[in-house]
Amino acid sequence: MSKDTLSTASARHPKPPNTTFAYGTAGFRTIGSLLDSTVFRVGVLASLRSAKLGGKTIGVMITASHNPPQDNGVKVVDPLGEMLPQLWEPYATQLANSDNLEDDVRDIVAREKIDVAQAGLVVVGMDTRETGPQLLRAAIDGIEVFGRAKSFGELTTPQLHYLVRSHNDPEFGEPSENGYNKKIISAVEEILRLWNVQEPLEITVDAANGVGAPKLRNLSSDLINISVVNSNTQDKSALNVECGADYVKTNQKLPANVQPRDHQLYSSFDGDADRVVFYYTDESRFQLLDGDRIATLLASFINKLLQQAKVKANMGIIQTAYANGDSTKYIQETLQIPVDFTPTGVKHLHHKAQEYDIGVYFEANGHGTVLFSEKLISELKSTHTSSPEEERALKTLVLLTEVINQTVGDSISDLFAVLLALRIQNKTCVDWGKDYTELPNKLFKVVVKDRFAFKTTDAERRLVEPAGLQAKIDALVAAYARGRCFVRASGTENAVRVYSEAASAADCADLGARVCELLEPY
Ligand code: 16G
Ligand code: ZN
Repeated sequence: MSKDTLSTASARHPKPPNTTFAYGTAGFRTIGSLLDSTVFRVGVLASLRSAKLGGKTIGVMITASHNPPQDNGVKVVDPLGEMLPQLWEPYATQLANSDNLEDDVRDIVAREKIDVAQAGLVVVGMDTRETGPQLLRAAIDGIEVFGRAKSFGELTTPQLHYLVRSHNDPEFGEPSENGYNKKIISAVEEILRLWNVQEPLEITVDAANGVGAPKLRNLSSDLINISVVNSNTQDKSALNVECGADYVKTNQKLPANVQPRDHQLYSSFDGDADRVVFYYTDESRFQLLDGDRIATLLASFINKLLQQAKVKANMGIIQTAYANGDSTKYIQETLQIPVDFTPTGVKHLHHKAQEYDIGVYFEANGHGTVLFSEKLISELKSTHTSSPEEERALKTLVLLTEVINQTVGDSISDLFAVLLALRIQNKTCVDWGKDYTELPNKLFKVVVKDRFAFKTTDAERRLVEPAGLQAKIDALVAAYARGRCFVRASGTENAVRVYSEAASAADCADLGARVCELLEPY
């Protein structure tokens, strides 16, 4: 069968009137029913990206993560499982808003010197949203104008990243969902055997009524015992509602359907299972263990293993402005690990983390992973010693690089990495929560006329525009003990965010509220 031309295929996916689309921090994201033409066009772009890279496999993921059920979104994944390079983001926006698609495609083809005949495979996945199946068909329609599409149906976002990488790099793993499961389970079980752990890893996970629920069920084994709550993917209106990582982190409280036993660890995924947070209760008091805690737990665990293995490696932790000031202090002063700051969004953190042998990056919201350099992995694999303790640490490190998703933050991988770090160090969740105390903090959302008027510098910690505003914030902050506050435009919503922290909860709330007042004229 001959391929449809761009104009024939595109006529099936008309652009809605009076809507502008922008490829933001996490791709396109808006009401799902508005996205058909955009997803079709992203399909076209993904096959152009494949052609540009000589036929490498590219990915398209249809998801709106932790957003409400009626939203949806789409993003493009590059061959090694990384985000679409920022240089290509304007092309995505150009195509999504184009009124003359053929001309705009021709323009991109000419500018990037693309031979469209080179377009190869694009793998596609979606989360569990109602608009997913229709958008998946739109993506396939777009991809098939120039390239080939392979749909994997429902997937977590990190599984899609894994599949893209394994299609291009067979050593990374078998290019199937089963390959993803096998890689994680066998590495987790081997680590448990190395450390002689007999009791299975156990935890209850709130899956946000999203795709993480069915995927977690594929991962049980004799040594893995996970109970899943909020697993109703049939009720499309339940996704992320009163549950999930974003709900728990933002409201600092338990999700629906978790009735905790004191001192027992629980965790929440977000709707596409790329974020995870943990928590427990202590005399019924809720204690959150967020991305900052995950970063410090994993970094100190890996450091200990490096010491046992007698391997030297340079490690860095990457945070964003949202990281609690006390976590940064603990990392620098107690763990003695350098900290870098980048703007919000995985693409920024990921690239910074690649500068280290071991780059640990987590956003406070629970999105993150640990990257091990190829050089270090081969050194770990080729080092052997006669000391059983050193050998065990070496093997554990190598296996950890397989448990932890090297392409992107992954709730499932991060869950196992955390459970292993706790079990092997004989550390309880209460010990973990006591690693450091946290400064009271609060997040505000302020709707302004034009969020793009807010321009930041210094990893979003300071405003350069509107002129004069930062000086006023500085003057307020100076009045509070350990006060810190920043204002940044959201990359996913039409609003600006205000984060405040201070030595006391009252001061933190007061500081945040006063900075919000400063925003009233805007
Ligand atoms: C996106 C980002 C997430 C970030 C969030 C911030 C990716 C894959 N996702 O969801 O990392 O925390 O945006 O949202 O990069 P905001 O700009 O609306 O505050
Ligand atoms: Zn997500």
